[in-house]
Amino acid sequence: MKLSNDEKRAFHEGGFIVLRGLFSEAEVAPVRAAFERLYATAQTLRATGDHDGAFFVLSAPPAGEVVVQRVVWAGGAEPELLRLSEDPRLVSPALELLGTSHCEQLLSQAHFKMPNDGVAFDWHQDIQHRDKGGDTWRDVTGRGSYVQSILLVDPMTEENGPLEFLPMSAARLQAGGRLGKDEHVDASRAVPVTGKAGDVLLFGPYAVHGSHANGSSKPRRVLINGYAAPGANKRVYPGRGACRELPAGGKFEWRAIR
Ligand SMILES: O=C(O)CCC(=O)C(=O)O
Repeated sequence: MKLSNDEKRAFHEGGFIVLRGLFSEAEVAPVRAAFERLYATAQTLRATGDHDGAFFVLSAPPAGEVVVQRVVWAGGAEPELLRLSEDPRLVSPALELLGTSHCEQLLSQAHFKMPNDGVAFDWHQDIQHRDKGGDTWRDVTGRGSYVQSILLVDPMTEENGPLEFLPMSAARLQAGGRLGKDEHVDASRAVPVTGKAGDVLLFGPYAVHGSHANGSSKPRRVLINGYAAPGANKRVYPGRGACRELPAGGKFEWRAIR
């Protein structure tokens, strides 16, 4: 599959795009089952740490269920998730947007946001998580060198803490415009992204985004796969098999040209 020129323009100039219905319900169902196993495992762990190839970030309330903030490199514990992140429907658009023939998969991350668990994400840009200073990150493509993909595992609605994006100028998105430490963010201009399970959201490292807590009665789970241009990342990420090169084993014929 190839992105249209409009989609590429929307990504580079608007900050994000949504590919509707990329995965069918039959394909999302095993992902959801993997999330359910991870959630059940988290309830037995009760504290943040490595487990079975993944890294669980948890907060344990005095009573009730353990809150799962995120499971880093979730595919380490659930290989089904890693298989999905190799799918050409994800890797091909990521390469096209990166403008490279290969990439390094940095993230395979499970976000849960269960009803009223309070998990929320402040306004941020993903560059804050990729570039930790001291030569940990280099924008080798000059266009961000990173594509984050978000697969909706459940419907994302106005009520369940959808991802929201703040409009930014195309110049700033493309020229590495980082949020200043005390920069004012006008949340009234935020654009929520809603969609069905199987939809995929793609955005770059300078898109400003966040999400509120889930105040609905249903989970809002997403699987995050993050793809970096080769040579951009110098950090070691946690998890069994993290930071792998894709496509693996030369399965891919198609090469992206910027
Ligand atoms: O799951 C969410 O709502 C937040 C996701 C996010 O902030 C990210 O992918 O960088």
